[in-house]
Amino acid sequence: MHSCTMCKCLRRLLLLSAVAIIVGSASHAQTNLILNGGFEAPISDNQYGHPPATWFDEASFGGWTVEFGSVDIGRDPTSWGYAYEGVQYVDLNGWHRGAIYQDISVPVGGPYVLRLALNGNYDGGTKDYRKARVELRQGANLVFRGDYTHYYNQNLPFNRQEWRVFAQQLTLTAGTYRVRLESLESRHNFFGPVVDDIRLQMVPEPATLVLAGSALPSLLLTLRRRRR
Ligand SMILES: [Ca+2]
Ligand SMILES: [Ca+2]
Repeated sequence: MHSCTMCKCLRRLLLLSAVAIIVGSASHAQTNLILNGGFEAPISDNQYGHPPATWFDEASFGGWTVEFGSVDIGRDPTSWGYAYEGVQYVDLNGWHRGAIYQDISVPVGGPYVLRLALNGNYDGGTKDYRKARVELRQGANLVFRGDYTHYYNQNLPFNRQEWRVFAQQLTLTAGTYRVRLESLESRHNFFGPVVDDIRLQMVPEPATLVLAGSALPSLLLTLRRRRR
């Protein structure tokens, strides 16, 4: 009798910890490790040439630091486009070609997806393409580099160009990383690649998805049943 109660207690404890692990994995998977990846902060006034619209080298804004050159934060509506997410986005050519970075902490090793939406500022300059570079570094090590191009669509107005979404799966170990965005547009000073909604998120593993999708409700049901 006494041992049977022990068994019940132990079983309940195991079930509770299983639920805790599943809930923990699910929340990790949903978290964007990049702060202000949608460039919604600070609120831009679209008055370029100074903050809060244009940020020059070594200045920091909303989690990002300007490494060199300058960048513009645009807020809907701008003369050059509309947001992919929220109402703001970054032109990586402010008054000249720029780069920005931020240091992030990856809490758990595993599969991640680095994703961003790319457009171009075609308010001036050539209406053809804009290129941006995305990098992930761990100390001096280059973990990932992606050069992405947004191509101009002649069938659409210059300020209604479609966003292109790029995604890259990466296997990361826990630690501190530097995310870096750089304009590769050196033909024009003011009109660069435009980025919105950059994300680094853990990929839910198939086992986690199955558990979270089907086993979690049944586990909770089991717990409830046992409590009766
Ligand atoms: Ca945004
Ligand atoms: Ca600009």
